[in-house]
Amino acid sequence: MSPLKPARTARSAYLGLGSNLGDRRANLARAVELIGSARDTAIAARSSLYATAPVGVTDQPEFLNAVVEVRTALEPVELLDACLGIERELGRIRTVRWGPRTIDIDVLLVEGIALDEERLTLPHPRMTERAFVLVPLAEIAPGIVVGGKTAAEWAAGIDSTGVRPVDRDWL
Ligand code: X6L
Ligand code: MG
Ligand code: MG
Repeated sequence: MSPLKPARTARSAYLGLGSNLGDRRANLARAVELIGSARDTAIAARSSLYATAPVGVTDQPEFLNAVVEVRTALEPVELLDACLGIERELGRIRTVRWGPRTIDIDVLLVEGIALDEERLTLPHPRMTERAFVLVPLAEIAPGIVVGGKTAAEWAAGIDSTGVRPVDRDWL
């Protein structure tokens, strides 16, 4: 018999968090706590908290956004399911597309993985267009490469006038 299953190796992944309903900071803090308690997953870094002007649907409350790095042995779709479960746990109700939400947790990047599946595309296909993602990502992972440029390069080249750091120590 083969006594051991091959060990899964942990990788870094980057998650984008946003909230613009209820106690936004509490929602983000609770989300980070739940992410860190997911199976085979630990928080490795977190960005500052940023107040950001809404994009897509602009007529909605201001967001708080952040990016966290996790070390996880979960497969990308398992990580996605963990994030969606936490969104539900925190009372997210999906009504209007791009509308207000208590919490949104997006899988942005998983180290060494590119995929295009029904449920998940990695890297996140629109992350390089969004200052509310790039600015916090560049804070914690300036040298990470996506689409041939580093996060710092992407962040330096985008209009980030709607993105304002509000708290470095928010957990
Ligand atoms: C044209 C068409 C231009 C659509 C932009 C951008 C749509 C972003 C959706 C767009 C477009 C999104 C957040 C947000 C949303 C957030 C801030 C989305 C999904 N989520 N604004 N808008 N932070 N500041 O987390 O990202 S809706
Ligand atoms: Mg999102
Ligand atoms: Mg989402």
